[in-house]
This record gives sequence, structure tokens and C-alpha cells, in this order.
Amino acid sequence: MGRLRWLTAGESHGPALVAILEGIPAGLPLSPEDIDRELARRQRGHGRGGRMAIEHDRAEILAGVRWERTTGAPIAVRIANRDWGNWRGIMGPTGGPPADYRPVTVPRPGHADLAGHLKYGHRDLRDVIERASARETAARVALGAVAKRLLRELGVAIASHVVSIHTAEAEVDVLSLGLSAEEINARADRSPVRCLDPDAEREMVARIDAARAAGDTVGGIFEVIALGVPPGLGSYVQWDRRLDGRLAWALMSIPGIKGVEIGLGFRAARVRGSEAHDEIFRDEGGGFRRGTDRAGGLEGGVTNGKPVVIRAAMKPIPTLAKPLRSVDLETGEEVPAHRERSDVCAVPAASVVGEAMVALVLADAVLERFGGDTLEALKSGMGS
Ligand code: EPS
Repeated sequence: MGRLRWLTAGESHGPALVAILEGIPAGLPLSPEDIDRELARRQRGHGRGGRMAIEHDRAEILAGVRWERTTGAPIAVRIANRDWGNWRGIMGPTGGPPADYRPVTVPRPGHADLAGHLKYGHRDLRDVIERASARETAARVALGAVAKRLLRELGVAIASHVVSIHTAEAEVDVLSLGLSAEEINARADRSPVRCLDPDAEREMVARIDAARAAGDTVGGIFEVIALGVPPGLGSYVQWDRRLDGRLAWALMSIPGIKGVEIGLGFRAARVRGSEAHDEIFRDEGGGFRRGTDRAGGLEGGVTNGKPVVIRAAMKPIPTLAKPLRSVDLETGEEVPAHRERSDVCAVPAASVVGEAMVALVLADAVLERFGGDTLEALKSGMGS
């Protein structure tokens, strides 16, 4: 939309994930550790499967950075798949199927399997699974880390935490704790489910364990909070400039996300106007003060200077140890769906991906509003 362009590529069990981000100003300090820290956060969380024990995600910066400073050129990043070593004969770009190879022919309800068959004609669903896999989100987190690094220079910080898993729900209004984004993340990262309410945390872990024991999976809701966001990002003048829409799109694009809400969100539909909006007061400096943040920092698709608060609901992962019914594409028979190693719950990981997506959208909106080919120019454009 604005100034940033980015793409990812890579299969889950191919050699690597790669990502390119263009539009980051020159002069931004950036080291591989800035990215690796975020990649490690995405790998944690109770409920993850065996894959995360194999991977140790690290970013190899291939372009756009020299001596730990961005040059303004496209930034390219590569994240190796360690598991590739076990999949070489199956996922290589050359050669053909090994003699003992068995294609995947039974789609999992809820996964992209059947969609990939109907759309691209794949008869071996491996060709769908590999790209539809949420492994791709590692590449997004790498690019999000760059966006976060830029935002940090501008005083904008992004945090996340898990609100619910299955029916276990946190009873904590995180914003009211008055914590910095770093403090929210530090607390969340110490929790096995990235939850700030210890009672709910215990219940969430129990729900995940119970689902695993039953051969089932669970989803949940996470919240992303952006602090220090300047007013005036986005616009109401055209549909695709509304920042709430752009944020919702970005979060909805994370695999497994079925719902997004901003501020009061769906709850706003159940209260009266007098309980849904944030009154406007004069502050001592002659500016405006808002007592509450029911709007989640966005009015008219434009940031209003309050924290941006956005929640996303993730469905349970569709790969079930006790599978649902499906149909074999080859035989036409009704059989149990395909099974393979997977996660029981990936909501904590998805919350870190959510931070990355929000960071990319906000960095784009900041560049759109304040411009700047160099970090210095951007900062002076913002008056900071
Ligand atoms: C993921 C890697 C995958 C899954 C998960 C996310 O690894 P593998 O398929 O080798 O076990 O653990 O992906 C899914 C659950 C999914 O449905 O796509 C990762 O790196 O996050």
C-alpha cells in the first residue's frame, strides 16, 4: 500500500525459507540478533509439536545490510530448515519421487489440502501442505523484526499476549497494568502459553494437555498492543487507506486466523453508544485527552494517539491425531483424514507472528505519512 513491499517463499520441508523486504530507509541499525531473538520467541509455547525440537531458526541476512546498517536496498533474509536433511529426496527441486514414496491423498478438513487440489489440481497433497504450512510464518517474523527495529527508533513498541485457549480465559486487562511493551513481552515470554494471568495459564496448559491426550487440538485468542503510535496514520478518505482494515487483513492472513477485532470489537455491538466510545477532554498542554481506549486506538481508520489494541481468534490446528472423516482423492472412499506430526496448539506462536504483522503494517503507515529515505530524514519528518 504505502512504502514497504515484501514477499516470502519457501516450503516447510524444503531447503529454506526466504523473504525480501523493500522500502526500509537507509541507516537503520540492524543485526542478525535483532531477527534471531524474534524467531526464537515464535518457536516457543506449550502445545508445539516435534518440529520445534529440530529447528533452531536463525536469520542469514543476504542483502540490504552492510556493517549492521541498512543501505536502503531490499533486505533479503534466509532461514534454513534443519528438517530438510530428512526430506532431501522428497522435497528437492530436481529428480523424481523415490521408489518407496507415498503421496498424500486424503485432505484434512480445515487445512488448505482440498483447496489446493481444487485450485491447482494437485493429486499429491504434499504440494499443498508444504507451502500452506504455518512454517512460512517464520519468514514473516524475520521481516517483522526489521519493521520492529525501525519502529523502536521512532518510539513505537509492540507487544502481545494470549487472552484465551479453548475456553480457558485470562481475567486481566493488560493495558490497565501500565506496563511498557517490553515488560508485557517479558512477562508473556516467561509463560508457557504467553499469558499474564497465572490462574488462566494453568487452565490453558491443562486444556492443551487434555486435547493432546484426546488426539485433538485447540485454538484461542491473542491480543497485540502497539504503544507510542503517533496519531494520523491511515486515512478515512478511501477504503484501502483505512488502517483498521489494513491491520485486520494482515492478521487475518496468518494461517488459522478466523476472526479479528479492534478495541471493544464484537463487544461494541452489544453495548449502547454511550458505553462504546471514548470521550474527548482538553489536556493541560492544550491538546486532547481520552479517558478510555474502547476504539483500540483507531477512529475513522486513523490512529488517534492511544494504544492500538487488536485481537485475533485462531481456530484449532486441523491435523488431528484422531482424524475427522474425509475422502481419498484416488479411490473416492470415505476414510479418516491424513495424519502427520503437528502442533496441538500454536496460539502462543501465532501471537508473536501477530506482532510481526502489526509491525509491518505500522512501519508501512509511518513511512507513508512521514516519508524519508534515511532514518534521519524519517525522524526529522516525525519531529523526533
Ligand atoms: C511449523 C512447522 C510445522 C508444523 C506447524 C508450524 O512443522 P512440521 O509440519 O514439520 O511438523 O509444526 O505447521 C502446522 C501446524 C500447519 O498446520 O501448517 C512452524 O515452523 O511453525
